[in-house]
Amino acid sequence: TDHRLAPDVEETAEAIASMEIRGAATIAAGAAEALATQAREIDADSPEAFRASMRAAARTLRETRPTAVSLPNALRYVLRRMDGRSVDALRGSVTDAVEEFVAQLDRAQEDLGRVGANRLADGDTVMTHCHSTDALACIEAAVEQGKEIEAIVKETRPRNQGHITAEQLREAGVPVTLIVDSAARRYLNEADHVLVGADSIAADGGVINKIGTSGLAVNARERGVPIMTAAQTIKLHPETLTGHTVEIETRAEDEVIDRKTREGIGEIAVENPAFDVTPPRYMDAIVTEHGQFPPESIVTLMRELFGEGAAEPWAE
Ligand code: RUB
Repeated sequence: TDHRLAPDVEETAEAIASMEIRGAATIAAGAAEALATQAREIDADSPEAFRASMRAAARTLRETRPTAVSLPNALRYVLRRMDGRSVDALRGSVTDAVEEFVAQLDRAQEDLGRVGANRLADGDTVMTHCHSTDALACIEAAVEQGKEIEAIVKETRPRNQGHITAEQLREAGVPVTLIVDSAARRYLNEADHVLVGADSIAADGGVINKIGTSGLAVNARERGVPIMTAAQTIKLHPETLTGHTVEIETRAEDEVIDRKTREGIGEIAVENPAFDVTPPRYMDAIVTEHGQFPPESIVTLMRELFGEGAAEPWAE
């Protein structure tokens, strides 16, 4: 069936797919806000037509990127609160739910920041990978507590999200050293912590985050440097409770080599997985807004928050 989508839904979906909107928490907020726009802008002549158009918008947003579970979790949060007997009432329930969702996201990140900051001591050096707003919240909270923190920032090929991390840490008053990814093990000698974010956390405590996180974690363990993941509970992947695996996105080869280089090299395979899984035994702690957990016990929190799975609210 053909449901009209507000232009903002298509634009947001495109921006998520092209990574203009990126990072699990930012994707969740962007998708929720697109649902609010859909609710405000779409004329529907019946409550059922309104509901159907909201489900269609959610499916379009859902299909953009597969790995960050914060995206379907955000859509689920909003659609499960869609309620009312008139189009106006339904519309109001959606916009209220989005407002509540975004406020909760911000609050969770702030609370998580304070929990994570407790693991950082005055004078510590932290190594980062990719760009995670949850991870940055921990460093920023530590700085606000008056601790002096320095950072070693991995550039994070192929998309160089480390540049965003470097800029934001500099703005927070943190002295930054940018390194290429391959230099990580050498610079672990100078790091007191490794701090990363997550796109999804599996029920077994596996951390799904930017490609390269698992290698960094193994190296950190070998060097005796503790590694933590900062991940608000919207990153917990409910379907892994029943044995589903998390889909790892693969992206286009032109992120890795440009067309001219490709032509010079000739017929070779290029692969570009965007994420990897760090096994729980290589992660020291998962920091959430509910406190910090050893990865192996995250399943308890997951059961508490998500319980048993239910049908997806965007199904046709
Ligand atoms: C981003 C990434 C981030 C997590 C967490 O990948 O792996 O570490 O999404 O970010 P990409 P946040 O750049 O491919 O989206 O803490 O901001 O949710």
